[in-house]
Amino acid sequence: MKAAILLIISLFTTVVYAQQNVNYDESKVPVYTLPKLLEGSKGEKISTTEQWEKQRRPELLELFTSQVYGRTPTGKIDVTYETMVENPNAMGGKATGKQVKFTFSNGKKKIEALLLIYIPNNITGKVPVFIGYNFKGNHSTTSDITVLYSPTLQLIKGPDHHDRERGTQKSRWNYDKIIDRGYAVATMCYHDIFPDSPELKEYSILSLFPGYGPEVTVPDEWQAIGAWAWGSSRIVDFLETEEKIDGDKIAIMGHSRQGKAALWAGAQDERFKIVISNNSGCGGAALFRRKFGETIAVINKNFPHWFCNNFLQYNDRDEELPTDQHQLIALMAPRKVYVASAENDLWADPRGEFLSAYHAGKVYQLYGLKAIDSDEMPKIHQPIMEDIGYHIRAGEHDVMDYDWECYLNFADKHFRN
Ligand code: GTR
Repeated sequence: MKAAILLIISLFTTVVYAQQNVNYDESKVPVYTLPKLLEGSKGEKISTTEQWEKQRRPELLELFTSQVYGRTPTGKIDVTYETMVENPNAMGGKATGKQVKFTFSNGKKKIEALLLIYIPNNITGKVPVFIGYNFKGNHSTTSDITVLYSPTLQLIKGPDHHDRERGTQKSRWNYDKIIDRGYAVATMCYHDIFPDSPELKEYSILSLFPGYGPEVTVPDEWQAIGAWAWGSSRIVDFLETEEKIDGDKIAIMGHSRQGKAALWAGAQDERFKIVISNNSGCGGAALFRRKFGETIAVINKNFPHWFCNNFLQYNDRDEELPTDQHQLIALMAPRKVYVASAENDLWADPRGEFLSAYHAGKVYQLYGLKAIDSDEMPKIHQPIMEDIGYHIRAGEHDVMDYDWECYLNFADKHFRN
């Protein structure tokens, strides 16, 4: 019965998407001109890293804030940390597992979130770390029976939903490989920060901030992607207090909607030294102006709670957005950034993801760093690992062992020398 209902829901979703006017034909990609990276808003040439950092970078950050993701409040929310479980012999003894409850509070209201961390045991000294949100609860990332259920999942999925089964998303979190390669890993369920539904905003972190109301009142008011990005920075705040974690070697990895949030987090918070967007598509790495796969109108319709209200004005007018996503990727410079696509993930526009990583290169070159040197897409499973990284792998929209293998190689290259 459960399976039948799920099948109906997924068929319905497919039909809804199919009805929308989505282009998958490369020959129908419009001719477009990308907004300039190295030219200021008044047409000034940007030719030094100083001009980039003092002028152009803040200008672009402001455009992404006001037109796309919304404004992250600068005020602080109190947070306390409580270690719920500590297991020095996790993963057959090779890791220490820790589960820490974050309690965010504004004095009147509290929101709880649960972080799961595994730290390799056989390394003396500090270790680099990958952080990333999971979609279905910390318990879904492992068969480790000590891992607690993430608190907010039940708001989204009822108590007997199959997502409550342990280990359902294990294949996306190859903890063995990560620990064996000498990295720590920290994950939280993204619903803990903003349960992913427009109806559940009152349970999100947004509701703790001054001026919060259920309706959006300001056109650049932040929404779910802004909240998820904010939450990743709070994970960094905590990890900086962890003795075994090297706070100078923090990588963030986000898949799909979390790939969008990871890029937005990396743009705002320079403590992320490697930013990885896995199959992030529209509103992530893909160039809006290609209008291939998901477009602004489609994403705003299906996910009205992700972007700020100003973004709605670009529905069916993607080319009028004053920014494009190569500029978002360039905001990571001179830190390292990696974009990954999947061959069959046309909804996310693999070529558009690649091209924004390519076009961001101009800013990396300003720093004397190595960008992607050709606008020819690399072949399947031929990763590019310069200061900007990119790969396309066979298969579907997902996070697979191959992706982790590449991310670990990229991190080895930049964190280990
Ligand atoms: C899709 C959405 C994409 C992507 C994806 C995901 O339905 O259209 O933009 O975010 O969800 O997060 O898996």
